[in-house]
Amino acid sequence: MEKRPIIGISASRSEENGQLILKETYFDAILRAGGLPVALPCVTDEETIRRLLDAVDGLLLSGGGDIHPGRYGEDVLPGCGKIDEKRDAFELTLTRMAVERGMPVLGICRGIQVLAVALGGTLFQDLASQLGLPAGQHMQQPPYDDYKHAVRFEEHGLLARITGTTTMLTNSMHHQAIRDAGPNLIIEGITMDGIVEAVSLKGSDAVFGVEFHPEHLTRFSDAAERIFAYLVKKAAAYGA
Ligand SMILES: [Mn+2]
Repeated sequence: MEKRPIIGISASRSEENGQLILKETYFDAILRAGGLPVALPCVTDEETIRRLLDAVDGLLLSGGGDIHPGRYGEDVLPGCGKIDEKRDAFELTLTRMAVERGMPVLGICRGIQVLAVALGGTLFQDLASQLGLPAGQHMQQPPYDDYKHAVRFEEHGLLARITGTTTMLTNSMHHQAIRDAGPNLIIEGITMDGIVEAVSLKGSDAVFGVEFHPEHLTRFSDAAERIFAYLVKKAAAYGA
């Protein structure tokens, strides 16, 4: 068998308990796709982040809490959720450095938001209070392998090519979303209520993000499996 590419996964944290927190579904999805997943520590020293990137072939930016709105030039609104500024510092630097070196990156949920903010975009801090969307429209309760809404992918776009479809039924566990994708990202997918749920980096076929959680859908959705298979394939090529 060919070399199995190493996919570094960023994690949530519990500062109170001194713990990194990462659902095993992320590891499972990467393992099923043939990659070797490893959890990354939350560090802010640039030299250490550079060495971490040297040690992996691809990145998965995982879900979690909210990015500090100051990172995209806004004050914190009442609807904004829990913020972890150390995680913000780690992931935003990690993402910019990974993109600079051409490393494959998949952002999931918070991860697509990290991609956007790292590359000059902005977010809605709270869909319900800022857009008046019905509460729960994008926030389902478990089980997370149930479908919540469809995402329409841009025809001939990267996500359509990866998944083999232009309409994917997805779950939805977010109260924030991309507001302005910024100058560096292409909008690859939106919902019927107009929320951006997939993006890719201009001029790249290896940096992309989704607002939904494909790691919970892989047992039921070929499209979800293909998202991880694609990341692992690009990471294998990058690391070769
Ligand atoms: Mn959604």
